[in-house]
Amino acid sequence: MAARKTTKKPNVSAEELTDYYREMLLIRRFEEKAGQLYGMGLIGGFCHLYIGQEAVVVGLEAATEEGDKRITSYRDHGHMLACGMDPGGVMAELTGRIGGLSKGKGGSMHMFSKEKHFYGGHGIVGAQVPLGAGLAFADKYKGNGRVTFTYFGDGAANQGQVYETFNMAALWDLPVVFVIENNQYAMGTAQARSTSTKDIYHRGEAFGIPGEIVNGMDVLAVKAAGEKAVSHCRAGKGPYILEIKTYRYRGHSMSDPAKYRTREEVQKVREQSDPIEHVRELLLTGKHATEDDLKAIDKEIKEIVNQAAEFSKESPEPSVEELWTDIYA
Ligand SMILES: Cc1ncc(C[n+]2csc(CCOP(=O)(O)OP(=O)(O)O)c2C)c(N)n1
Ligand SMILES: [Mg+2]
Repeated sequence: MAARKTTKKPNVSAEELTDYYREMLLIRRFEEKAGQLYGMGLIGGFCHLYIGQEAVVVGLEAATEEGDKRITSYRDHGHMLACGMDPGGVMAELTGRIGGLSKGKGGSMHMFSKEKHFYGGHGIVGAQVPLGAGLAFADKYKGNGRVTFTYFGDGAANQGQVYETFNMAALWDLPVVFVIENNQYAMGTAQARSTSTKDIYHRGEAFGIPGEIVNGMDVLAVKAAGEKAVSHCRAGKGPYILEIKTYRYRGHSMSDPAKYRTREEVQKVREQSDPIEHVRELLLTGKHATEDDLKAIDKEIKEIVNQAAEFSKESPEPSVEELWTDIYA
């Protein structure tokens, strides 16, 4: 991925930039806290952190309009926070409590929000891709002008169902943005070991779907690409592919010691391309904010995350009767 010094001088307001800083920081601090709670034994099952990838979802959310939909994989906490779902409700779901968004019965990979048009949270690699096309099909049928953002990983991009979906989405001109979050790894397998080509964005060509590469460590570049993709879809021209080059700092999940790469590799990305540091620098060098302003935001975010963590510990576990609710929609 490109280092942050390659960014062009941005044409963006202080307010907008500050919002991106705040939103990305919320995801980062939330995920760090989730990692701590996992270490304390308060979170059971799988827990896949999004640290390092924050600019992808924050940039794309900035390109959405009310009513647009989103669907993603198990690495989903960032997507939920970015579309405005309650941090306390997400954290309490991780700890399996009744105050969680799925009443403590779903956990990290299984949360949904009708209100925020968030359709999960899917543990089967690639399964959300045809589901995302289905959501877009419904919107096309209703003619409501909505677009669905369907996120999946570089590993998922090698799945057969992705190409069956590309075919149908192109055939029916579905309003869907396929977002490949290329974080360079699928569990312990580096992209170069699993994927025949260096880039994936052009894999829609055979179906007539345009695509492009985006620097996923630059929230402004992501937003600009998202706007282009979404206007293509809204104009009725069918699907669009964004391959967003990003990087995950942590292991695949909390149980992965990440021995397949060096500490130096991770450190280099953190030092040269961190997406939050990038916006921090833009704010400071553009004189949009002072160190004190940013400290105040850091404090505010820490407070939100601490409150979410407290709630996730205090909320009771679901009662046995809960086993019989929410079985059928
Ligand atoms: C159908 C299926 N095959 C295998 C797995 C095991 N698995 C879970 S995540 C994963 C890697 C996916 O990598 P990628 O799509 O790049 O997403 P990332 O984890 O990097 O976000 C695999 C193989 C699974 N959950 N589902
Ligand atoms: Mg990956």
